Amino acid sequence: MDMQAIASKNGNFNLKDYEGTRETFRWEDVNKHFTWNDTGKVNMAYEALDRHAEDSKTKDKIALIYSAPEREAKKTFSELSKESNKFANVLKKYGIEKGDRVFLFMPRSPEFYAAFFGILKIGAVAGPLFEAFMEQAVRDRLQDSEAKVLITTKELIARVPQEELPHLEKVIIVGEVPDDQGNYIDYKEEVDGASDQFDMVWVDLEDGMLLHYTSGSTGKPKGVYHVHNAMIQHYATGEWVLDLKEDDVYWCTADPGWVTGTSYGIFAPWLHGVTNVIRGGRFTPDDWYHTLEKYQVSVWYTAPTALRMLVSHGEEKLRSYDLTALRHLMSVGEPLNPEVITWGLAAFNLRIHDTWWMTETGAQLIVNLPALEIRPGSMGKPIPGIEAAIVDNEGNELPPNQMGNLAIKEGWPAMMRQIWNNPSKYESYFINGWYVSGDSAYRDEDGYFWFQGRLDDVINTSGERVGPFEVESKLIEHPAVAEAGVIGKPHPERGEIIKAFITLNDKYTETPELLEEIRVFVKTGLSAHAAPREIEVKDSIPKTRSGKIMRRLLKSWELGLPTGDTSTLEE
Ligand code: 6R9
Repeated sequence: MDMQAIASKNGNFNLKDYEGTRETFRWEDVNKHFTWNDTGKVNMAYEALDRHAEDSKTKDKIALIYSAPEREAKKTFSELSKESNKFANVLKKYGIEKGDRVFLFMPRSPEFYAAFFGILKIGAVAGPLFEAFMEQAVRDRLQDSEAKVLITTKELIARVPQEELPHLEKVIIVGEVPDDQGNYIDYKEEVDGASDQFDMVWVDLEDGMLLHYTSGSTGKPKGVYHVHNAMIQHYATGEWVLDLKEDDVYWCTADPGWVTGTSYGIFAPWLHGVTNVIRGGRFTPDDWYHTLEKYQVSVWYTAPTALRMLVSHGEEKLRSYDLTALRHLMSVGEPLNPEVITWGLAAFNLRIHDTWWMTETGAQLIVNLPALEIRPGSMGKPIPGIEAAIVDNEGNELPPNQMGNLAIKEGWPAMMRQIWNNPSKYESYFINGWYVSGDSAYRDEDGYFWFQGRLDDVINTSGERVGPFEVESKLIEHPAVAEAGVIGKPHPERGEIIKAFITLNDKYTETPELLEEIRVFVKTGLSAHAAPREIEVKDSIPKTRSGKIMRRLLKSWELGLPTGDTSTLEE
């Protein structure tokens, strides 16, 4: 689509001199904001929380506004700091040490954030899981990470197969403790009895902080490992991209089970000491507008799926709310449709700033900076300190307007440092000094990047990355399913939906009830967002001679596209 560029914002915005800043910028310059200049050691929990709790100007400032249908709570920096100290003391009492993995499997709540910082304060590695995960998804992640402690709730504990998790030493329950004879620790009881003073465990920049599991096109989900050093980039992008100012009320809609919900739902806003809105529960357009209005949100970070839903509900709905506090909008996770940007201009009278990055990259890399003009449909330009390019499969740079692999020169502050337990997988991301993203894109003559699609089979449904292999594996666990091939099918609101092609075992015949049963089987076994919305029964699933499912071919059939090279197709 050819659409007119949207002029840059005037006023207070950062990085007006984009090219100039790129030339002179050094990541080391950001360091001066942090404590390690004096001590040589760091802790994200100090920079994002305790620093503000120690400062008389900010200690009583609201850090967190928690809002859910059944509960509202506000915590100051001082309160959140003390509660996380208490929780760190609880972990200490149970022998948790630097480097241990401590997982969180619970809905967003004030306790989640206190526990999260408690984990960092003791130098342990936090592993947040989506509350939507079912047993297998939970098992895979806790087994692979060899987590020692899990923090969860009565509602979710049934999905934790404790007997299959030999490394799991302690289960801490937030809220009502189940009376099923389990060996549980009561969060409230322990925290109430713990001291609110804790000696922070100071760590090195390269020490582990966070494990986020994410899906690739093959194999089980992989543990993307991030270190404290990421704070440099969280801080910088909080200023340049989120444009955070002292008095802002900021809201990021992402769940902390997703990297956006940690990097930009926890770290960036609190490194800048701004008030952070955390909204639990399910979302509807009224709910979104209501939250924006009620808390006078000024900076909002959300996803194309959410924005498309707002578009489909019309501008009329928006007009019944007072959204005058809103001044800056951003989007991440999927391509941002130019139509949505146009709608945003009319409806909010604001530009929507697309941002591109990944779980593996840890922080934003290619963005629409406030000071740059927006070309609708483009992800924008690399932030200072980041070199991005389009490369061929050997890692050679391609000229403008040529499609290829979107790649980043390796070595930025928030880059993952490992794939947990899988060094060869980690190595496979890098070619010739470039981190190769798996996305295809091109760069225009003016340096704007344009997303074209995924190069692998990873599905992006409502902004969630789903690996087809995981869904296929679950499908064939159902007694009726012989083989399965899973693809992403374009969908106007959700980006893609999951479509499964299956073959049935001999004794079974296709009925709507059976297909529904299979869908529910994936939903309850894996997670709701991984359940196929469409299931089609086939006589056979196309495979290569080496037995790999040809998802590309399934997709071409589905979309009525030419099937391309099928020379490796098995008879
Ligand atoms: C932060 C996050 C990463 C994949 C990425 C790409 C897609 C993310 C995008 C985008 C088009 C954008 N993606 N941002 N596609 N435009 N602005 O989303 O991490 O869940 O790991 O997903 O999402 O395909 O490779 P993650």
